[in-house]
Amino acid sequence: MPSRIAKLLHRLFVVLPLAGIAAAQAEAPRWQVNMPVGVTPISRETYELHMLILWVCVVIGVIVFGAMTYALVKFRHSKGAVPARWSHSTTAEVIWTVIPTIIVVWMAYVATPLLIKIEDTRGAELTVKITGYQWMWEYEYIGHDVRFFSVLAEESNAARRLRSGIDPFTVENYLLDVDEPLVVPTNTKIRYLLTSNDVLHAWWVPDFAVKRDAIPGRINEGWFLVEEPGTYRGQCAELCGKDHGFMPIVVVAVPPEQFTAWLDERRDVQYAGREEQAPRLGAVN
Ligand SMILES: [Cu+2]
Repeated sequence: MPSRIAKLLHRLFVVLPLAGIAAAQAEAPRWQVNMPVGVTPISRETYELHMLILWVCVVIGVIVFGAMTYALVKFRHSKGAVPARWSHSTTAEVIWTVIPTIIVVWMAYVATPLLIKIEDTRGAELTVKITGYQWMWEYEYIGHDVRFFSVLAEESNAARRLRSGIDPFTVENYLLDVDEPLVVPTNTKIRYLLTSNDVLHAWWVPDFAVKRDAIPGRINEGWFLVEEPGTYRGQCAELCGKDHGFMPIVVVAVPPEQFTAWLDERRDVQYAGREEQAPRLGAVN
């Protein structure tokens, strides 16, 4: 009997997880456990801080659970262990108060400079106002006369419908693509002002590390600096209603010259009155 239990435990805790890890690695781009390193200086620092704190937690976990397991096994009743009579130890209490306090204060000490850096929007070269709607985003380039809505891409929108007959796996970047992405210049400090027109949303691009709430009647701010040109995807990260899962974020970073050209062109398009495809402010309110 014990050997059957051992076999079952072995399957449950060794074979299954290993098979899961192998499957996960085979599908690495789709399946990820840890946070991404990201593409901004802040995201890299966030990742390093996260890993440092994670390893500290791992060491604490091993020590605490190791001590507990050792005590449970070694001093078990069936082995004739006799419980101690004392109920109070000042020495033990001082130790288990002082050591965790030192660890927590040290964690705050190493994390604070990064938290301050995340909040420091000074010296930004471009400001974008981001407004959340049920269920889309609006981007406005402050001082550049360019604003537009960014909604779920048509292909994803068609495939997501009940009995659409479209296999979502055939749709590229399913639910992670939009009609018009937020275009930003590389190597430029970009400040964003974040608010909402209706309910709570959250603007989150994992590669930029920072996730921030869009709150009606309030303006939150943040910043990012993308070094490499590329397309970075994210999602609304605050449950905001039935289509919460259908308001993705796409940020396209291009070299500054290309960005300036795009901005001029986009402004021309806007003033040529061709923005009708995008939902208008009045219609959403
Ligand atoms: Cu939302």
